[in-house]
Amino acid sequence: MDTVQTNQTDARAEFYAKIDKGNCTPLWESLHALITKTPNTPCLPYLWKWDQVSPWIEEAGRLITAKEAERRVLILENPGLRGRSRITHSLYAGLQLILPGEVAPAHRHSQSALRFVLHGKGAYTAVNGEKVSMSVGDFVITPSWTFHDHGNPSDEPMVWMDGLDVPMVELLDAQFMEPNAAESQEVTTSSELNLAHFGNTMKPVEYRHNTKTSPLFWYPYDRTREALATMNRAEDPHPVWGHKLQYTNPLTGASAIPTMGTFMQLLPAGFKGQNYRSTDSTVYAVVEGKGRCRVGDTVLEFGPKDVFVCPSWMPYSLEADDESVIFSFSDRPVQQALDLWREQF
Ligand code: 1HN
Repeated sequence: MDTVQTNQTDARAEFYAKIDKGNCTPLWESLHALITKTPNTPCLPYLWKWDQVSPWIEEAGRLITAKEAERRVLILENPGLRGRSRITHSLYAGLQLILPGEVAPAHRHSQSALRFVLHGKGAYTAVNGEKVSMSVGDFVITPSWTFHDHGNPSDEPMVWMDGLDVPMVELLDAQFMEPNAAESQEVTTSSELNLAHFGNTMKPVEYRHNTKTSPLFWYPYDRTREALATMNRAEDPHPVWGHKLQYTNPLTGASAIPTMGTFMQLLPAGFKGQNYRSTDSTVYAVVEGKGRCRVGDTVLEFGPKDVFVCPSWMPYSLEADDESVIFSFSDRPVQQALDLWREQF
């Protein structure tokens, strides 16, 4: 290096050190790391095998009670995001166990939650005075800032996947949380009534809604499964996603939860999906069937109750050996609301 350049390099280093003391830093040193040509997610493709994690869930059940833990959950941490309690850059997911006779005490928080039942029958979640008894494949909503507690009056353990918008709410520094005075809230109505009110493309005539979250908070699997079976009998599958439905707020047609898009799809036996990518990193939970997801150079072999993740903008395809039914969720509605979402196939 000639002397002029050395002087300039020294002068810059000195300048950076000086402004650093006042919490300033030059953009030109980081511009291209900040604004990349395509998404540069730390999220990696990964699959959690039920056969591997279910003994750990059982062991957690022997080590701590639901009451002591408040929520007895194994967080599914993306291998590219260890230590950050998230499954994608924007989403939290975990597997929650509630044993017969247990109660997980009532609280509320700004974060919205979804429950997707993987194992068991007859545990309930109570939301805003309404109780839902859950079964495998049911999708249940806990809207932002609603009191919720869980209990298991059945005689078998129940495990569900929790999906929350924790990282998004953290990014915005908008989180609040408080316990309920009583461990279990008073339950005034049943989930059958909730389904009667909002689950038939109708609503009670006097009903007024004042949040963006769906007033329907129980989407039972048998109805979703029947709809997909009918589509499979009557229509050709889409070449990328087979037969796919999105859970909606029945009052608006928008996403059932404002921050998280939720979907269920059926892949016919032998289905070989085309390559696809989108900017919403997506979490999949398998209800029925076997197959694989080819994502980047990785092959994720999936079966019932497995959870896997496909990162933003990484091409992937889905294949089914047996007829498969797969739930998924992502931050798609947030990206769409902000004109950021892209997909390509
Ligand atoms: C939460 O409230 C539940 O209510 C589950 O079951 C998981 C993860 C982070 C923050 C709150 C629940 C959670 C959570």
